Amino acid sequence: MEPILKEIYQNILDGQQSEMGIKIQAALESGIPPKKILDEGMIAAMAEVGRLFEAGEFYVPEMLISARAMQTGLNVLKPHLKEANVQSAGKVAIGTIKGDLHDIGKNLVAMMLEGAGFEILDLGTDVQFEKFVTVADDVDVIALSALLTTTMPGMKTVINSLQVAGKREKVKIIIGGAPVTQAYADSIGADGYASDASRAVAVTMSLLASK
Ligand code: B1M
Repeated sequence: MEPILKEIYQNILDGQQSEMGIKIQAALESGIPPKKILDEGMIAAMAEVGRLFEAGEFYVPEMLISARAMQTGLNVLKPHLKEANVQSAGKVAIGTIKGDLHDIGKNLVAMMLEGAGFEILDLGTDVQFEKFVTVADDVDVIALSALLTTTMPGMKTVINSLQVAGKREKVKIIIGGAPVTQAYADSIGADGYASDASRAVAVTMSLLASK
């Protein structure tokens, strides 16, 4: 791994928020592609944070400061992840399921979709089920993110609520997040599943092409 990527990785582990912008800028200036900075320097670091938490070496405060450093870095990287010259592709409402505060993956998906030309309605975290039903009239796609096995079943509740409100056919639904799988998406009647933000763009595009 390039030394600057190692520094970015370590910065996230150490929760060094103030250094993130400078280091990402330096990595970009040295010609490292934004996607490589994201995958190898940043997402890999968050995976290590998760491992340390599981091993009992990190606690919630450490996870939180790492997440803040990650988010600071994402904000710097955002304009560089955008694809140029893409037509407006549709409107996507995105949020994390009620009870779920993990927003880094959701923000990344929103960022990549925006970069691919989608208009984003970011509902934030801990979104009430009814909120997704309310916005269904105004968007083409509803994108649901969950990081906890305890919040994941809320995705089914959203789909059921849309059905009850007679709005299920109005929108396409894509789901994702660490515990989510294609099998789970199929079992709850979601239209699409993506394991990461890049795939979320491809899946959303294909869902709208078939709408
Ligand atoms: Co928490 N947390 N956390 N956490 N946290 C996990 C998820 C956990 C796996 C850690 C662990 O035990 N190894 C574990 C869940 C276990 C489980 O449910 N089985 C866990 C736990 C237990 C908890 C608490 C309950 C801890 C506690 O309080 N005791 C608590 C719950 C809070 C709540 O939500 N109510 C909690 C709190 C937190 C913090 C607030 C401290 C912080 C979040 C800060 C924030 O997001 N602003 C945090 C963090 C940072 C993590 C880990 C370490 C990292 C998550 C992350 O940002 N990853 C995480 C461990 C891990 O994931 N390895 C963990 C980087 C991000 C880029 O990946 O979000 O997976 P991810 O997104 C990916 C894909 O999943 C996908 O694309 C992204 C990549 O391109 N994706 C989608 C995501 N959404 C998608 C939507 C799509 C498509 C793809 O379509 C719509």
